[in-house]
Amino acid sequence: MKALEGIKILDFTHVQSGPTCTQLLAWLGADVIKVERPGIGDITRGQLVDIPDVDSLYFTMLNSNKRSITLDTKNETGKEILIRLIKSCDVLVENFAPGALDRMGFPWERIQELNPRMIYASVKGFGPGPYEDCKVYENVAQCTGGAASTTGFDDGPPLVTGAQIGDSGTGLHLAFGIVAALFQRVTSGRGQRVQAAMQDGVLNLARVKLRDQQRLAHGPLTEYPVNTDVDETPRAGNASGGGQPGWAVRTKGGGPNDYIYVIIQPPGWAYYMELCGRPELVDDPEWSTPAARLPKLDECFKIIEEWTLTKTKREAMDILNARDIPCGPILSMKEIADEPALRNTGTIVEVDHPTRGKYLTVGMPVKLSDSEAKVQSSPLLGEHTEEILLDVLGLSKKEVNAAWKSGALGEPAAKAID
Ligand code: CAO
Repeated sequence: MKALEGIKILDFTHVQSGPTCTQLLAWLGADVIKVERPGIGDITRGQLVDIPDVDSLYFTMLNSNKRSITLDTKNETGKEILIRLIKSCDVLVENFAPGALDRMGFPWERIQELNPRMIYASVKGFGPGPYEDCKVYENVAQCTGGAASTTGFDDGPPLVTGAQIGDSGTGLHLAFGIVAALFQRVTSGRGQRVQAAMQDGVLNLARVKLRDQQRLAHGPLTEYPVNTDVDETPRAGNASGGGQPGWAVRTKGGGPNDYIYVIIQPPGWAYYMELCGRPELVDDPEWSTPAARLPKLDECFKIIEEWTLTKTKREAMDILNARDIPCGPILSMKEIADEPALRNTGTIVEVDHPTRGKYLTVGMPVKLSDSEAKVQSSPLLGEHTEEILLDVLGLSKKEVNAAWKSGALGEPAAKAID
């Protein structure tokens, strides 16, 4: 028995933010029914294609464990089928451009009327306000949610990060809202509207930078090794910006990822200085306390880097970890793909796809002891259309054939089943 077994999700998501959410719910055991436009499907099936005529990794890595039905929801028979799906499912998740579901004829009020227990969950770029009607992609959210202005070096431009905090981050927030709404429904008996704006999701993840913005009113942020005599939270390179200073220092090898991120907790200073051959700095009042070191963090990390340059990043990590010093090598995606520990825990999984063959994906990042997430292949476009109509909606074969004839399920318009 899985955590969300028995829960049916009507999945109207596409691209990344929504699919991240419904994939997580599928791994938790929900039956995720992905509704796709006949003949086209989720646009990402055909984006960033690496193998001709095969669903892209973009799609396969975000849609595992789901079922796919093709349905034209603007066709009259398609609308009737959609109504039956709404009545049969527990959650509807969508991340269309603002107003798209309303234009289809299914505003929240109608959905509630059709199924008062329905949880209707949406991702949009912005919440109510001047930008609520805007279409939004990942980097727009990173820029408007405060992440880009605080990422990068202080003498360079704002930067976006490779972690998809706008898309996948908001999908994660939405999944959390859906699970809470499902829990509340147990006692209330009612569904509810769950909305996650990408700007809000990014800001939630960048909240420490809003903390710093307010601290600026009381003086410079001394833990950042950049000029903080400014009135906006600055970009501070690789500085941790937290209570414990940190920096990415170079290691042996000289490659683009031969770096280790090191943190100087107060008890670690003495060990660092022994390793670096500078024992005289352990008790020197100019260096021995966190407050004394703050104005010269650059110099502290330069001293540490002289030592790390004599070790590979893995050697440095082993030596520092043996003394409980928090640190971490900068790992490339190539290294992560080969990391045995991540394979062992199911965080990196090899999946077999019917037309692609084997590929790697990221599995469930949260481990539940009683609800194991087994990653299965993503569905082919419309792979489960008939199965869903017959088993979930209880349509007769005659009704399914009529639906094919109407064009609601796509081409061939007159496909018949026995
Ligand atoms: N049958 C018939 N029509 C369908 C359908 C189906 N099964 N599925 C989708 N459609 C229609 C929609 O109704 C919509 O039509 P209208 O414009 O006539 O209302 C149309 O397909 C396309 O929807 P869209 O506007 O959402 O798609 P887009 O490619 O133009 O925009 C995106 C994409 C992501 C910018 C936009 O959906 C958006 O802003 N979403 C909210 C924010 C979000 O999630 N962004 C993250 C995306 S991941 O980087």
